[in-house]
Amino acid sequence: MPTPPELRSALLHHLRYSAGVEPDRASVLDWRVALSHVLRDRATAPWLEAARRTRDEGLKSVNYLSMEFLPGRLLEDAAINLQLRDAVVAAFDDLGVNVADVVDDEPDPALGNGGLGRLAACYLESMSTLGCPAYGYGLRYERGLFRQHFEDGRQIERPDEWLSHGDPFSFTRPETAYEVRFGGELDEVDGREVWRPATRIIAAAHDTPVVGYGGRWVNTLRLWSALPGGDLLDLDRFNAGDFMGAADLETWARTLNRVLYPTDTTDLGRELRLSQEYFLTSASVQDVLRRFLATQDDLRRLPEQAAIQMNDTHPAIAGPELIRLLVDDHGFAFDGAVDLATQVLSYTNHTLLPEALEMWPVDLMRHLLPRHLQIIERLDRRIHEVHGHAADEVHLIEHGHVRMGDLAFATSHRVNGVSALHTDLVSRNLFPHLEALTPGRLINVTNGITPRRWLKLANPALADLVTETIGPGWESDLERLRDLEHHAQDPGFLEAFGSAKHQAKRRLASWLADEHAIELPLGSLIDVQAKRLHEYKRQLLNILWTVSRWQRIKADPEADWMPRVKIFGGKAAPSYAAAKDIIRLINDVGRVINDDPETRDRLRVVYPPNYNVTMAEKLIPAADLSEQISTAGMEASGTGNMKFALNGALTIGTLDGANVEIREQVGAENFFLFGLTAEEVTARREQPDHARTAIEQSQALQDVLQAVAEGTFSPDEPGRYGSLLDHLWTSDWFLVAADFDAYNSSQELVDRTYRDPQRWQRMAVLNMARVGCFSSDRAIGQYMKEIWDLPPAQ
Ligand code: F55
Repeated sequence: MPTPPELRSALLHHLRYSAGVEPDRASVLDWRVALSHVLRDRATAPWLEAARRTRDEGLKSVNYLSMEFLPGRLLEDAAINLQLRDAVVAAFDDLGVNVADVVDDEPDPALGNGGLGRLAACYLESMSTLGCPAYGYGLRYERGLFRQHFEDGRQIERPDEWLSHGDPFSFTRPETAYEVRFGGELDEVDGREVWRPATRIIAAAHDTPVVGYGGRWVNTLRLWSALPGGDLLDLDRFNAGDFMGAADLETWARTLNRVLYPTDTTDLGRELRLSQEYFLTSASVQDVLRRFLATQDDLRRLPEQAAIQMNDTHPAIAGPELIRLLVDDHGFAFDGAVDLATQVLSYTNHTLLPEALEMWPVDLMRHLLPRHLQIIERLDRRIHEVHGHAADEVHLIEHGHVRMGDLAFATSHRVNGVSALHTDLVSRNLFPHLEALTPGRLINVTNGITPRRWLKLANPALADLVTETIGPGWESDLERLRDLEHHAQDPGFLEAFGSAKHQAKRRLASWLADEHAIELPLGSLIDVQAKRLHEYKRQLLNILWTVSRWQRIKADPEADWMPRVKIFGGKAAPSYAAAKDIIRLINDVGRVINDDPETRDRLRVVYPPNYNVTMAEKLIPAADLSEQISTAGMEASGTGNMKFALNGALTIGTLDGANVEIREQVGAENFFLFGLTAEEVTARREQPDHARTAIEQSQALQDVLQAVAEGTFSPDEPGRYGSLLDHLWTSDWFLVAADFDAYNSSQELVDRTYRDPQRWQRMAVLNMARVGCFSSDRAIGQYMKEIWDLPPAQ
């Protein structure tokens, strides 16, 4: 373990030789470059050693294919996992450099939209912590998810230039490169299919070390980018003076990893999106085969060496791609290739929303990936040959579209949902026919989160209190938090717990003041809803309730109202008009309420722009109340719900996704439940005019809707929320009206409970003590055993 003086000289070395400056002229960026190199150096020995052991001992490895990774800032996490955080702080102190500034200088790589990308990052970190050999495969988007600003309360999107100052923690590997082909024709030569592609693009690797807790094992996050140059520049056209046209192909190639699609729902009918998915998948599958063939020659043994996990259907072309490589390049018969591919592949489903289930037009598939379409058609025929009439309802291709979920299911030996409820709904509603053909293929693995980032890094005061109280070790054995239950009655401990929460609130308050000139009243109940903006997540229910609370305070200003701060965080897809309306409403309501002298000491709305992993690390530790209020049956799991509970917030929530299991774990008495169940939601939607009926039954909701309709929050444009209101009255698919009164009653119980701080803290401690099973270490342990066929610890 290096001492602070050793780290200090390592920092000075890299400042000079990697950043190329002297200390007296060094900028914050220069120090960050130096720190990146120092930490990367420390990660490199265990990284190379992990790779060597994997090769020499023939260890099976996991290949996690995901279009999205949301790792958060890398440096502090790496320092914690290498057990160097304190030494780094001491070394910078010694150098007279403010370490917080250096850490804050790091961009937050926003290579994902939300939960799915963040889950991939938690899982990679857990695989490293558990010593499970793994590669995360993704795309190195030049621009991540847009940066969000508000103008007049409206969301404005700006490009995210996360690479503008380089990427000093990663290694670029131009020699780890593969050709990815697109388009063209199929020919039959000697009874074999030959694909003559129209375009060939080179994918090159960029590797980031992923350090496990304790620094004993390091895996790789390998992100692909299209290599410009070479054959891509049409020299004939260039020499003929057509400089722009000569670069057409190069431009197209670079577009492949230029931007992350900022949508977390709609099936993007876009050629570019399918090209991106294939680019990721082909390069990754080729890399898996190359690594295997480097040490072995019999590809029939691939399942002993490699598991490929498809994170949703975005990489679902992996099945046809692996089959194609086995048949066309390695001489396999079709059936043998399918069996082999199926043993290697598995698929995680993250959604039931019909608009998020990928379906690619057959014509597009033929145009871009003719050989793959042919393989998919043959797979479809084979299912019917093997299963006969039992497969009558199964169609990989239907209505001129390839159904990627069905394809992923059919080419996987395991498929999993991400919470108990979700898996049950997947089985009943999404893949009932496929599941009947292959019973046991579909299993549940409830999501999890890494306690290193989501407690130790994000909430140092609480993490230290936990260590003082139950000793170290919880970081890699989160069930140990259960020992906190013994302290839940101890007034001294409860006070310390309360003061850790207060410290997190002060940190949040000073960040909000410095960065956004927002004041956070510290004595208030901090109530947070932070996640993507989506109608099913019902930020609308939350803000309409906030209006109702405001109206009631104004109607009875002398009453003893418990002060609340309603904090929102989240981005809407740029094309999602309804979600953008809700953002604007939150900001409009906030402006009016926060300016009201009669209520501002008891109710505030705070919506800092550009929610990302870094902001989550500030909001979550400071929360008293976690809003998990999706329409039941619509949130596959949620993972924010787990992060809040782990940080001692109580949940107000519906019986949806992992909320169900969280409530089971923490005890119904320590969870604020409200709302229709998934079954009731389905039944209610069938009732004619259910929306109007529900509104007419709630005076409180009518008062709120009237205020919005009258332009109370948009006086310059009273009709601004016309379409939002119209939807609520006439259809209300997300059942905001149906759940409004129940939500209100539950919020009133929240207030009454919060009035007794000891009681609240006791409940919060019990929440924290009982959510150890939501560690991503537990989840990855299950994937290793039940999906990847890997031994527990290597
Ligand atoms: C991104 C792109 C497309 Cl095309 C479709 C979906 C997404 C996406 O971001 N999905 C997503 O984040 N899903 C979430 O996955 C989480 C991890 O399993 C769940 O906790 C959450 O419920 C689910 O909505």
